[in-house]
Amino acid sequence: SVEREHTRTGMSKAALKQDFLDNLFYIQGRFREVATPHDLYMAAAFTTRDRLLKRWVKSAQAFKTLHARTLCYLSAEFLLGPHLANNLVNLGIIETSQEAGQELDLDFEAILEEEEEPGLGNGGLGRLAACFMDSLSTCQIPAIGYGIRYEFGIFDQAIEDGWQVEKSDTWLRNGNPWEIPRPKIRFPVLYGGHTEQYRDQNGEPRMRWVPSWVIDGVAYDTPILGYGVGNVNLLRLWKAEASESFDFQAFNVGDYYGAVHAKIEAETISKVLYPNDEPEAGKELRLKQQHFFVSCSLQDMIRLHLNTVGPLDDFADKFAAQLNDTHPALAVAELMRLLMDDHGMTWDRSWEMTQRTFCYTNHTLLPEALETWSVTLFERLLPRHLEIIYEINRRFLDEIRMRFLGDEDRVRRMSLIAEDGERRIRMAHLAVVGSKAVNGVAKLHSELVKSTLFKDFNALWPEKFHNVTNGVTPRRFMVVSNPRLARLITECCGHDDWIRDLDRVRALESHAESSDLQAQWKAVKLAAKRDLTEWLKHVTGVQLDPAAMFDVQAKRIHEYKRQHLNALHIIRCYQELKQGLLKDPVPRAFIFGGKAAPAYFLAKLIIKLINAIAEVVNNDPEVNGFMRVVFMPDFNVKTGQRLYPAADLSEQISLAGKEASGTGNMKFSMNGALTIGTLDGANLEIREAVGKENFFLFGMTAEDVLEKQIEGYRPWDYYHGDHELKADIDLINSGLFSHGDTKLFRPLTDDLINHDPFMVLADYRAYIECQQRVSEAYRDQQHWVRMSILNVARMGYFSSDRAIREYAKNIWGIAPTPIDL
Ligand code: 26Q
Repeated sequence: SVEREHTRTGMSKAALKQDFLDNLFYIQGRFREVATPHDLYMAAAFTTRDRLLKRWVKSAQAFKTLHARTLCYLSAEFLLGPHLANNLVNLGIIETSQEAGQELDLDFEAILEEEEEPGLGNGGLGRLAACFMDSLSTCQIPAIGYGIRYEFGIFDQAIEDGWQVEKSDTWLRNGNPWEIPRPKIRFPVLYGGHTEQYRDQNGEPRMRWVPSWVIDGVAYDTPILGYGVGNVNLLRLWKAEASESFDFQAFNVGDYYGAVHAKIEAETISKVLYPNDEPEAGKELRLKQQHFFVSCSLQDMIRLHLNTVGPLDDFADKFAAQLNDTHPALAVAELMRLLMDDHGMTWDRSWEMTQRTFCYTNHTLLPEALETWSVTLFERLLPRHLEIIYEINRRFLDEIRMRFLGDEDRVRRMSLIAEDGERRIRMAHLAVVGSKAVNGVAKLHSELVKSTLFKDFNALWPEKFHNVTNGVTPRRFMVVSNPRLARLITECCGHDDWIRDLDRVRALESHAESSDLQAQWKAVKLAAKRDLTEWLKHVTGVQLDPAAMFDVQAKRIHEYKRQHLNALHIIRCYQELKQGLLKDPVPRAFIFGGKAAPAYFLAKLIIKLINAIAEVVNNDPEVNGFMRVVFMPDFNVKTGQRLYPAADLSEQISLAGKEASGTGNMKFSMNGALTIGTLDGANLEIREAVGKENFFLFGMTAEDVLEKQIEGYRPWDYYHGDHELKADIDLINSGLFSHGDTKLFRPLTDDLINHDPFMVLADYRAYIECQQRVSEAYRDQQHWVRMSILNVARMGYFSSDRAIREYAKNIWGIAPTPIDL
């Protein structure tokens, strides 16, 4: 009936209340008095979903009839974070929902807190994919995100006795109201076996892949709504299942146990996210995962194309496919295979279409993080792909030989196959050769991509290389996570259009001197710090002082990110307080968050060190009025949202040239934290944007680093040349932080003194001096607040909407398709 329709889609408080109670009853089978917090969350989620679905169907219909050019974002990771609050913001009903909740006597915050986040990513790269999904919808670009529906996302981190302990993530345990299973959207994925040549009806020679194993990928769809628009895009994640037709051959001959076992084997493929942010040698399952989601996604795209547009010839006009790093780079070979072997196209036409379809984003220069796969493993798992890659390589290298006569060294460097030692496939080279555009993720990074990693490719195809500096979504990282600040900005600007057009926060600039705004700004920050303080006390037992400077470093734990440099500064502060050298110290709370890859020993030891320092500092009454240290467990999207609003100082201290972009740097600055940072990744551009005088810069440049490496870096000289540095490292080895154990941290300190691959010691002195400038600046609260306002006012460029508009215009050639509300 009409009444029913209204209840399920209406935006009024009355409609929301009615739908909530209906969903509580008809979906959860509960009524108000006996509902658990989880029942209430589910009812709220379904009430929100009801309102997404109408927009979703409308979008799908419009895209289909218009044959809209569509962007496919291929990513092994989507670190989405909780959906509920974000969807309410994008629907424009968060405040109405809060009021509706109040009238039903519900604890709105508790309902939001009940949601388990889909942590289907490790860190920056996965979160970038999620920000891009939000911006694609908001910018009204028709898009599909393709990835894996991991049953277990990134592990939950617990801290036990100061050490990281991994607990398995069970995000699906209580059901997922945001996804819709599509059991009929299912594709076979082939593995193993061998290839054969045969002749088709026309007598043409063709290749056939006879696999030894086939599984199915089944689609699970999550709607992604844009902010203030009717556009809903699709996030389609694949779950692996046994293929009836294949595995039940075993069942037919009576091997019931074997058939059921095959089911388990198949489901392993989408079982768990690899928790490393760099490749580990020989991880066969990882290669299986990559092929799995790439193959399903490309088959799906071809099916969609044949259902709507028709002949495959204009596939590349209908779709652009962005490769999020090399994790989906197999797509280059897989699309070739599908076009030639399944759809009868010639090599030349297939190759032309493939090269026109793909674009590739590089996220790292670190050699150890570049993906390669052993030819032997490849041959065993994907024999047809290996043939295709060999053929791509043969043709490509002939081109190089013709362009650069007699330059066999160049041929060796550019080959898709590394021939030194065990032969390996260079996935980055496959991605570059198979794509029409390649981009880095910040200006400096894109320059280094051209001048170092892909130097030879840039000489060959200079027009292929682009920069698109990363961005983050202001919906989640300002409006959802920091509603007080959002309200203040809206009030000060006189509109909330900044939420869709972040450049408009620049209007704050002219009020930066206003003592009225400054007072409110301070109050907003203090309130966020109080919230965080209360929560940290609850989860860690550590009591912070909201009046202290909140100095925060939150990101994956990695040597190149140099959390241990931060730790050395904390030790310096501790020693100076103990020695009574500081007359009037500026109180600080040092806050850390971040996960270490489970097998990354030094990263885990850094976590232990931070917790060990925390234990000493926080229990020393001589200093703990001036400093506290806390390691916040389980840094993820949800806990991150508590952190960004409360930070005064953002630590972005990677060795120059190592952090491709960073995106946490943007989240902090957008929430009014000032940055202490090196000239690395997007820090450079942030500093340019907010003004050099509003950014604490220290350390070597990427050029300095290269020079120092060439002349020979000797950390030992720094250790012996700076008595404070020596005293800080020696204090670690004294056993003070380890109940007398002088050996515990030796792997870390020995590495620093003897190798120090990320030049912590070379940047130590500059960092300490810069931190002193930070403390002095913090004393002048009026000036600090002014800098904080200017940081926010000038961050418009770092919205992921801007990044998506650049991709759409310069790389994909896709125009918006607005869906009316
Ligand atoms: C690869 C093969 C096998 C197993 C794991 C992996 C793997 C998984 C994740 C390799 C790398 C990652 C993640 C990389 C990442 O997050 N990079 C970050 O990307 C951000 C978004 O562009 C940048 O801001 C960061 O600077 C960059 O470190």
